[in-house]
Parts: sequence; structure tokens; C-alpha cells
Amino acid sequence: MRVWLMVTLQAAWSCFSGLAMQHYPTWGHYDICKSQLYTEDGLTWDYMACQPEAADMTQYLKVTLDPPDITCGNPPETYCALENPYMCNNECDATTEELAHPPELMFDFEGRNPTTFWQSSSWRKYPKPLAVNITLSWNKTIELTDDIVITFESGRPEQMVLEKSLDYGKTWQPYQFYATDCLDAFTMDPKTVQDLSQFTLLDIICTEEYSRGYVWKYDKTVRFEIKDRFALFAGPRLHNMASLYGQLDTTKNLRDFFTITDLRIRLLRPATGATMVDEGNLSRYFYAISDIKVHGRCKCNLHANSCVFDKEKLSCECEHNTTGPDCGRCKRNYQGRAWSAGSYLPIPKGTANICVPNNVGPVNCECFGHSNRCSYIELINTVICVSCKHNTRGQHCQLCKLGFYRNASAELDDENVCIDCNCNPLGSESDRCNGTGFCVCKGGATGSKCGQCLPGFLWDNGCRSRVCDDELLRCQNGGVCVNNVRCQCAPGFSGLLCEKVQCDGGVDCGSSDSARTSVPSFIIIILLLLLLRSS
Ligand SMILES: *[C@@H]1O[C@H](CO)[C@@H](O)[C@H](O)[C@H]1NC(C)=O
Ligand SMILES: *[C@@H]1O[C@H](CO)[C@@H](O)[C@H](O)[C@H]1NC(C)=O
Ligand SMILES: *[C@@H]1O[C@H](CO)[C@@H](O)[C@H](O)[C@H]1NC(C)=O
Ligand SMILES: *[C@@H]1O[C@H](CO)[C@@H](O)[C@H](O)[C@H]1NC(C)=O
Ligand SMILES: *[C@@H]1O[C@H](CO)[C@@H](O)[C@H](O)[C@H]1NC(C)=O
Ligand SMILES: *[C@@H]1O[C@H](CO)[C@@H](O)[C@H](O)[C@H]1NC(C)=O
Ligand SMILES: [Ca+2]
Repeated sequence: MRVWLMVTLQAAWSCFSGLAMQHYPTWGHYDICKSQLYTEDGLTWDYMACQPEAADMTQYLKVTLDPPDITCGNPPETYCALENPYMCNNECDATTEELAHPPELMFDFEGRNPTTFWQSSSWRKYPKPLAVNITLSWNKTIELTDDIVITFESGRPEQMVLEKSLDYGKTWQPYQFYATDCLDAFTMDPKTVQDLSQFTLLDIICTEEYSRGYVWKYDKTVRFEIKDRFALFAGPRLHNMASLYGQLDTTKNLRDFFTITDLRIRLLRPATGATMVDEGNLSRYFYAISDIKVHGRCKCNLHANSCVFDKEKLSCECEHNTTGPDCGRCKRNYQGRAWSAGSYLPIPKGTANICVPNNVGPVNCECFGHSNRCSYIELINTVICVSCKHNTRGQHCQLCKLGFYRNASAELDDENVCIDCNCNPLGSESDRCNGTGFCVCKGGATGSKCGQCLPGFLWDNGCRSRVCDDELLRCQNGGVCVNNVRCQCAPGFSGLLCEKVQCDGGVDCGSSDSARTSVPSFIIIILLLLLLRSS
């Protein structure tokens, strides 16, 4: 099949790839979910893995503070500067717009001067900890694409934990610990993101990088380093995104690590700028955050290239006949095969893994009631039943599993349609039988299940030919005939009728005199065997 990609799209593609190179860092350019193709058979669609563009996610979140009344200004308060207790011109009054510091000011556009910030009330209750939780909720799964950056206006906290939730706030996991002294605060050894490797990427570390020393005035940010972590797979300047995609595709843990529904900043101890807290002037200690950056994209399982914010809620605009907030299901009547996320691979278009209609082409998802699930096999363009029950198998569950045969008196959709072959495991060659339940017997065995022996054979863990008796076929040299199928020889003798003498070391050293006399009976046995086989 010859394929021409539409010229306009081709242009779009090269344009996007050009963009992607300059426009660092995007997760590649999975911008298009489908494109029309001209083939010899006419117009068809080509489906591709796609994802929404990364964006500033702080526009879409809901922020919650705990304790709820921790914001300053109610009642009004005057604050002193951390670095100068005599500089006390910071007034906070919730009832006056110019003097209020509500939480929204953490997410407003920060191009203005002076900066706008949220501020907590001061550490009046010292030495009781001044603990504040700031929870950011999206009510939507988000994939982080860039560093989380929090800008503090009055010193970076001496102790802080960044946490994440992947289940809308039901459970929380730490992302990173921050402290001036990790060992003291969290009994963790201090590390930096540079200490991580591909193998320890998912380790949760405590870092002193963002709270050390008294340099807060010039370095106000606390980061959670997403890009440095990506770089462990994609190279220092994220030039090898294919490698990262490959990893993300195959490693669920890694994908989940960068996926969130909520973030929580747990502020545990404000900046003091010194080892001793100035108890005489606690209005120097408080939290003030001017900006929080969270860059990411809606997680749409590579089935949507746009995500809309409607009625205070983000949701993917699902393609590929998927649905759900994350395109995590197949649409009704498009469940011809199990849902699966799109794949980044092969680079650059990925694999769409579209949902297919329940009835595809000439073949339906018809399983005679033995399964309600079908799978679409792209390679042969066919829908097949999966997990056939009632011992059936086949594209439509129309065959019996090996070891079972068709019940002639049952319809194809009957639960009893397949009957266990029940082949005697000792008398049969295998556990399979033919269409009327006949098993294939080993030599000497007979019956539909091979549980009986032919004349001249005796049951002894299967059918064995008659070897010895008390008349013609006597065991020699004091051997005892067991069940007519074998001679139990006296020590020093071996052979079918114990006709061989064993020398020292158990080596057969020829027939004894008495054994020689038994040769004729040995020949009789062979003759008998031949006779039985041919009958
Ligand atoms: C803190 O110290 C400054 C300078 O001594 C003073 O003006 C201010 O009132 C003090 N604040 C408190 C709460 O004591
Ligand atoms: C903050 O969250 C933690 C649990 O993660 C909880 O123990 C604590 O009570 C919350 N509130 C404050 C004010 O710390
Ligand atoms: C979250 O989104 C779901 C729909 O996906 C909605 O039913 C629910 O009310 C939302 N929850 C909040 C807290 O907004
Ligand atoms: C999804 O279903 C609609 C309606 O049948 C169809 O027109 C469309 O082509 C399908 N899309 C995909 C990606 O299969
Ligand atoms: C064959 O199917 C019929 C009809 O369902 C059933 O009554 C019968 O028990 C089945 N035979 C066996 C051996 O299962
Ligand atoms: C199964 O094998 C038996 C015995 O060999 C034979 O009589 C019968 O016709 C076979 N049935 C089928 C369906 O081949
Ligand atoms: Ca601000």
C-alpha cells in the first residue's frame, strides 16, 4: 500500500519538529491525534499518539490552607524584617486590599513590582511549631513537565516537605524533604538531585540545597527538580528524549512518579536566619510566598491533544474513541478490544492504540456466550475472543480446549459444550482425544480412555506384556514373578527372566549355565510378543 501524507500536515510536522528543538523542554511533539491519508483505496485515517501541550497548571488549581485561618491580617498585624528587627513597616490587614496577602497572590502574574505574596500570621506561639499545609488540587491527573518552583519572600523555610497525591488527596507520598539540617530535622542524610542516578531516580531525598545559610535575600526559590531527573534518561540538555519516552512507556513507576492530582507544601519551620530564635521579637518570623510554578500537562493517556477547563474542571478532549477524564476507557460500543494507553514508541509518532468498535469488519465479537471480551489483533486485522470460558478456545470460543471434546448433544453456546477427555494418564499417549472422546493409547492399552489392557497385557501402572508365570515363563535363578509382568531377581542376577549373571561390580558378564537353559523360553516370549502385536 502506497501512502501519501497530506502536504499540509507534512509541513505542519516539520514545523512542529523545528519548534520542538528550540522550544525546550517539551515532551517531544505528539501534537496530532489523527491525520488523513490518501491511499490507493481512497481516504483513510492514520492515528497517532497525542498529548496536550504543557502549560502553566497554576491557573487551574484549587488551593486550601491548613490551618484555614493562618493567613495574616485578621486581626491586623505589623511585621518586622527577618534580617533587620528594627525595620517593621510590613503591615498586613485582611480588610484592606493593598495590605491583604491572600493565597491567590501565590498564583497571580508576577511581572509587577513590588511583588505580590501570600503571608502567614507570625510565629506568635513560639516554641509551638508554626506549621502550615498548602494544598494544591487539580481534581485531574497532571503530568509534570518542568521544575516546581516556590518563591519565598521572607527567607526560605528551615524545614519543609513537598508531598504529592495521585488519588485526589486520599493518600500522600513525600516528593522531597527540605531542611537546613536534614539529619536533625528528618533523620535523613542530606543529598542533592546530582546524587541521583537512573537507578535511584525514584528515591525520596532530603536536600539542604534550598535552605542553607543566610543568603535568602538573593536566592528565594525552593525547587523540586523535574528536569534534572528527566536528564538522567534524556541526557544533560534533554537531547535524547526518545530514551526518556522509552523509559516512560515501559516503566509505570517512573510515569507515576511525575504524575500528580494534588501537591502539598508542608511548611514546618520558618526561616530564622540564625541558630537562636529572637523570642523578644517574634514578628520577624512568618512564611511569605510570592509565586508557585507548576508546569505540566493533563494526563490523557496519549489519546487527546487538548485539555479544556470547563465548570472549574480540567478534562481531556478524548480522541481515538476513548472517554473519561483521562481518556482511560473505551467509549460505549467501542470495546472491541481492551482499552490501552497510547505509546510514545516508535518515535516520533508513537502508537495510538485506538478503541475499535465492538463489531469490526466482517467479524463480530461473537463468542457464543463463553466470553464477553474481544481483542483486536492489528497484525491480522481480526477481532478474537479473549479468556474463553467453559473449556472453550478459538477466535469465537467455538472450539474445545485441548484435553476436551465436543459434546454432540449440546449447542455451541451451551456451558456443557466441551467434555473432559479424561484420558487415563498411564494408558494414554497424551491427555488429548479425538472428536468423539477417544484417547490415543500406548502399546497394550485399549478402551476409549485407554484404561484397559489388550489380551496378553496386564495392568501395572499402565499395560505391560505378560512376562512370567508359573508354567512356561518361569523366572530363573530364584527370581519371583510379580503380577505376571516382571521378575524380581535374586541378588547377582538380571535380565527379563533373571537369566543373566552379574559379575562383581554389577557388570553383566554373560549368561550362566542355568541361564543358557532358559534361552528357549526367552525366544518364546519374543514370539509371543510378535504374535500379540500382529493380532
Ligand atoms: C521588634 O523590635 C523592634 C525594634 O526594637 C520594635 O520596634 C518592635 O516593636 C518589636 N516588636 C515586637 C513585637 O516586640
Ligand atoms: C498537614 O498535613 C499533615 C499530614 O500530611 C497533618 O499531619 C497535619 O495535621 C496537617 N496540618 C498542619 C497544620 O500541619
Ligand atoms: C472532581 O471531578 C469530578 C468529575 O470528574 C466531580 O464529580 C467532582 O465533584 C470534582 N470534585 C471536586 C472537589 O471538584
Ligand atoms: C470513533 O467513532 C466515530 C463514530 O463512529 C467515527 O466516526 C470515528 O472515526 C472513530 N474514531 C476513531 C479514532 O476510530
Ligand atoms: C452434553 O450436553 C448436554 C446438554 O447440555 C448435557 O445434558 C450433558 O450432561 C452433556 N454431557 C456431558 C458428558 O457433559
Ligand atoms: C475417534 O476414534 C474412534 C476410535 O478410533 C473412532 O471410532 C471414531 O470414529 C473417531 N472419531 C472421530 C470424530 O474421528
Ligand atoms: Ca504573586
